[in-house]
Amino acid sequence: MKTSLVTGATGQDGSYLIRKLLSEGRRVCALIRRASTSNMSRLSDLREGIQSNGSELIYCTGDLTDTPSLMRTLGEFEPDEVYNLAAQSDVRLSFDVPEFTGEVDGMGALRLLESIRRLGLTEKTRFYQASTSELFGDVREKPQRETTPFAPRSPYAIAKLFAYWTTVNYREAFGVFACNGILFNHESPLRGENFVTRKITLGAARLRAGLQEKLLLGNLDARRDWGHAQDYVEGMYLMLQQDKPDDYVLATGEQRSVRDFLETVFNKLGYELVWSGTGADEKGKDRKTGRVLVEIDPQFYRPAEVNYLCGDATKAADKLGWSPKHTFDELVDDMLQHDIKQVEREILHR
Ligand code: NAP
Ligand code: G4F
Repeated sequence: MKTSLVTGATGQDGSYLIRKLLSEGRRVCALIRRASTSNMSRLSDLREGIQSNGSELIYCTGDLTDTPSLMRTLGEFEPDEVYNLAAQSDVRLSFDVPEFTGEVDGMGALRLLESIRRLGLTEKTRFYQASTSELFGDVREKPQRETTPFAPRSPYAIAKLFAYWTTVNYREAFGVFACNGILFNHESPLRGENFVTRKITLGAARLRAGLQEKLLLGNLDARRDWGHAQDYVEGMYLMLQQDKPDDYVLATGEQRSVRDFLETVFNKLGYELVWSGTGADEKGKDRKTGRVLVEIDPQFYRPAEVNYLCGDATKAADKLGWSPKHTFDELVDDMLQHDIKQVEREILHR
């Protein structure tokens, strides 16, 4: 049985990837960091131990800022694969905690790769690094592909740039089967509530139920290439099953603005947004009632913004046979239906 170690196991992608790996019959070691309150909500339906198909799930404690815990875990399980998904992944927050972000997102990848080397696992352990379209930042080419130059615009992206090149370096210098997945934004009902798509679907569902007065947002004109996280973990898995290690963009090739996302969600709930004002004074009102549903709060602006991301995943399609399965409309429906039910439960438990 092959063993896969997943860091960032409690996050959105970690929880989907663990399910994928268990369905492939793997022994999965899920690295969890110590938290003062439970961080296991996305894994609450997964039982530790042997699963019905013979696969196995093991929870182990570790932290990307703590080399001994990484050495211990890698040494104990000698995994065939490491998927490094752990990160301080909030771009806005990275401006407030830049050093911590660098420690986890940049140095964390180095700690894992160097531990693999020190433990003599370079020929055994394949390594996936969760790289990001944020690397393209102030984009130098549209759409962005593997050969597009990087131009990071945040401490998050700069830390991820270090991790990207560290991954390439361990491949070239030490022969580690190490891959970068350069993933464009991917969302789901399990997306953190601090990210704009989930903030909108959950906020709109609460607003409709009378639990929230309005939605406060930042830059509505930033454009993103949004896909479904379930499709993207399939791509991560495929990268580590190839004959040779390489770096791949995963994206849908479609892009929309935050405003487009908002309008799609509100339309599905029976509202029609009309816009008035400019900049921080802009407001979105419901055409029928005149009620203000959306306002700008400058605290959600970023010191440096990434305005435009749209990916070209031709290489992943050609070499991995990967393409996204969910349409944009299916993604929004999946998130919104989930959040409508979540709000109904919230009301029941009041
Ligand atoms: P997420 O939901 O924010 O999950 C991040 C995970 O990292 C959580 O499990 C978190 O644990 C863990 N973590 C944070 N600091 C840690 C530390 N010091 N040691 C160990 N674990 C730590 O992120 P995601 O959306 O699933 O994304 C997964 C990865 O892909 C991240 O590296 C992200 O930067 C990258 N990425 C994401 C996207 C996207 O659109 N989702 C696109 C490109 C790249 P806690 O639960 O304890 O906080
Ligand atoms: O949802 P976001 O916070 O995602 P962002 O910054 O694109 O980062 C996500 O995707 C990256 C891949 O490109 C990952 F690497 C990263 O870990 C993370 O998963 O913001 C999207 C856009 C931004 O332009 C932001 O300025 O939405 C804009 N926005 C407008 N109002 C807002 C808000 N973002 C947030 N989080 N909250 C707002 O109120």
